[in-house]
Amino acid sequence: MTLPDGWDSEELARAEQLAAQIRVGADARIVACRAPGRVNLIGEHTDYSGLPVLPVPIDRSTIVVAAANTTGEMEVSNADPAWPSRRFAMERQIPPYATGDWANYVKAAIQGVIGRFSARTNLRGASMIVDGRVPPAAGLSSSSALTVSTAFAFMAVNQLELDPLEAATMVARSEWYVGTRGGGMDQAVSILGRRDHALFIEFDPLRARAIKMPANAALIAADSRQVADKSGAVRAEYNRRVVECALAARILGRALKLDGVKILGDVVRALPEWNAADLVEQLAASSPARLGADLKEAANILDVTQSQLDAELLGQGSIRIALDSNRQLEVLKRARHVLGETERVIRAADALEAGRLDEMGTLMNASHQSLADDFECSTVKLDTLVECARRGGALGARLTGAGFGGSIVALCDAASADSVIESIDRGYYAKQYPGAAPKSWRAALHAGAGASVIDISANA
Ligand code: NG1
Repeated sequence: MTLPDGWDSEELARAEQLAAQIRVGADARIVACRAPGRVNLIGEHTDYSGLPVLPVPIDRSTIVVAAANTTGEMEVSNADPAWPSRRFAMERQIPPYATGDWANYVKAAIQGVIGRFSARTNLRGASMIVDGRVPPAAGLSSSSALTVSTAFAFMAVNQLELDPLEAATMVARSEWYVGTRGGGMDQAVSILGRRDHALFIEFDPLRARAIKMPANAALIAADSRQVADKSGAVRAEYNRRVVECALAARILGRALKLDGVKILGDVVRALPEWNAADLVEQLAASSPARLGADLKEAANILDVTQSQLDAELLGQGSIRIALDSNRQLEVLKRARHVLGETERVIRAADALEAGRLDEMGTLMNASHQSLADDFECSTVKLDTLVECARRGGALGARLTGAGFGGSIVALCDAASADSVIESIDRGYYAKQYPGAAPKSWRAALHAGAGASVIDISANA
């Protein structure tokens, strides 16, 4: 059998080992899906505003091996015994486990597929084993690697097919189940990514352009080891920023007399000649920089009722966003980051394509500064790591992913990769974790292939 790109002999061996442990249903068919994590080169906190991003799928993946079972339920176990086995019924509305439970990502994916194929009443339950090799809570999108691989394995068991762009949109929306109002970057790059390429992704409608990574470029990811716990405080911070950006968009839309604006991407798409500085100036003239978390002041500016704005921005039921009412919402700073970052992403895609790594690095540095100052999602540890990478010769370095902990990504000339790593080891890990071996905490990463499914039984 010819294997799809991404399945090297090591990954195939992993899948076959898991397949040997799975309880096979009547048709004896076993499938395996691998889906990669990612590093984001630039375009941070822009995706949920419908604005572009430039991530790279990495050569660390999650594999899900699955077979139809006869119980009609989902039976899920994890190769890592730290994550307990789970069993749940397949329903249109699957009740979640406690916040933070790993299997909520599995439930998210299954509920998403069931909802998308609601006309199919005879979906089969599946036994699944998950083997995740994307470091968790490190900003490398282990969560989406799990959600994507689960959704694809479940679809394969039930012989369901989707166009990749539609699948990416579906899985992104499904992941809201865990309570984070993410954009679609992680799922899109995991599904649409290509070996040796970064992916320039645009939204509404979702589309992606692969950009070859220049041969002399090296990417280094380093984990701060500060856990960005997306099921607790970090989730609240993340969702708060989703609301702040949406408020900025609505205020700008009203000031500029644009209809139906919900996110900053709507503003940008309505104005072909837009630029960040003018839009930020317009916003500053139309609203105080900060607004109350009860949304009263915002509702006045927008001339809508407070309850209508509340329902539209915060949502309902289990995925309702809870805002800390003691803190004001930062509208101006957040918009300044997102709009400036969008200009940087567009320039970065051109720079990368033309191999102008110096320019790419400068844009990455500016991105980090903006995330630290205006988006307020960096930390002292991330700032220190970024500094160490630059001191070691990186052309650019920035936090990657949601921030508040997690990893940085550094871009350098391949010849400088060792010196960047050495500088990070000496300046960060040796001080934070004296005596420890930091080998598994930082690495030069390569752009790996996007997600794919194989039929293990056919391979055996
Ligand atoms: P992390 O938390 O690093 O996987 C999150 C979101 C992305 C994007 C980035 C910030 C999810 C699944 N992912 O990434 O969509 O908004 O933050 O750019 O919520």
